Amino acid sequence: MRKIKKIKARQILDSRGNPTVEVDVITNNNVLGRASVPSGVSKGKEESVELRDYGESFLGKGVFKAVQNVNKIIAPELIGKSVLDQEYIDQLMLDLDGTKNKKRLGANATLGISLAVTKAAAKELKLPLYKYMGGISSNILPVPLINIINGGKHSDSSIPFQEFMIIPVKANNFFEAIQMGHKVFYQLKDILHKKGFSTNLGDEGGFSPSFNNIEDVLDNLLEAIHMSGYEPYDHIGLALDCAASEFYQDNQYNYSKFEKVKEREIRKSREEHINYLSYLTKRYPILSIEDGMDQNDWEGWKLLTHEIGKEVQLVGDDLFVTKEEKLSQGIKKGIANSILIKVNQVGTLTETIKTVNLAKKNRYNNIISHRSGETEDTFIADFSVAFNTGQIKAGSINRSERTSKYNQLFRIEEILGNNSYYPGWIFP
Ligand code: 2PG
Ligand code: MG
Repeated sequence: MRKIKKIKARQILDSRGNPTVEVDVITNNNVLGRASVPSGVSKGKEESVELRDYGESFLGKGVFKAVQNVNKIIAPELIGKSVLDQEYIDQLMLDLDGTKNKKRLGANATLGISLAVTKAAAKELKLPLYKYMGGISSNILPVPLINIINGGKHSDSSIPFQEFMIIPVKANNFFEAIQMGHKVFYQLKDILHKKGFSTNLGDEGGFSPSFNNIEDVLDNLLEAIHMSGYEPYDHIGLALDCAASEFYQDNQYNYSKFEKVKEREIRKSREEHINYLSYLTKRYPILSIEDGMDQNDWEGWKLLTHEIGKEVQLVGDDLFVTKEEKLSQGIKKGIANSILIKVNQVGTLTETIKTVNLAKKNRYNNIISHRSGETEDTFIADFSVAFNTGQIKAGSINRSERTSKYNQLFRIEEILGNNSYYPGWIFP
């Protein structure tokens, strides 16, 4: 029998040095499944609740309540249950919590257990994690959306959009795709250095130079792509995460929110903002735009989808918060064409899988994603292969909490050998 003998949670630190939850699930065969929970800073309003203590410890960011909820409330209910019963265990936690957004127990408590149970189950069956979750048909290595410039809430730079990423559109395999990203990243570093810009890094490992407008960023990325010997579109494409909810104010898209130079105030109406995004996609090799519109501006989302949704991957992150219900509303309304999948936005593995399947059924792309606050846990790497999602957003090619995901994908590619498949970019 593969029964849970013990569950123990503790507080650890994430990549920003803030507390987060780690959970150990131990079976009666003394097999250990250990998982830790990431944490975002530009969060969707309808994400499941990340329980924090708001007390004195760690400037109010402690997670002892969530840790206690695991150890004192959830663990006693799960002792003796089989780690192979993932759905049952996840449902049991949902019932125990009893709220819509997991505000009683905390999604950081439920997710820690959910993922630790999966890992324990894989180990019990002596299977690689991706194979346990996905079976023998799991063989697609995801296209990495590699973070290269950080703006918005992820750095002190003055760039209003949160993330600029490069996409190795075509490569023989995942390893080569990362190597291409590495080349462009260091080429950009050289360019920034020569032009006197800072090469300091933001939260996800991309550079955070103080460019004052978006086209400056994109021009420099193009230069780096060319100087690396690559063709834009053919070899390397670009992706943006505007994280537009962060600069949407009074029904306007306020690009100057993050700008240091206040006299350059730029406020755009919904239509102007959409026109600008559309213009950018025509001028630059932008293949994917995440959260182009505010999470509540569904009218805007509809217009944007209508305007460029046939040519550009439009990804709902804050918009869908990895929830089946939100995604199905979006599908009905014809909003966006892809979804960002973040396990901690929803809070259990079972719910995450349901959302991924709903997206697949409706031909929405799934992009498996890290959070800006990460840990050394590599779960999302396995998850992306398990469900053949085809894309992963895991940060830059530096900082161990980001490279750990890529390194795990190298290992998976090695295990799969000739059976591994890197299809490259397949949208539209
Ligand atoms: C995002 C994420 C990850 P955060 O907006 O997509 O890049 O950021 O984790 O801060 O929400
Ligand atoms: Mg996002």
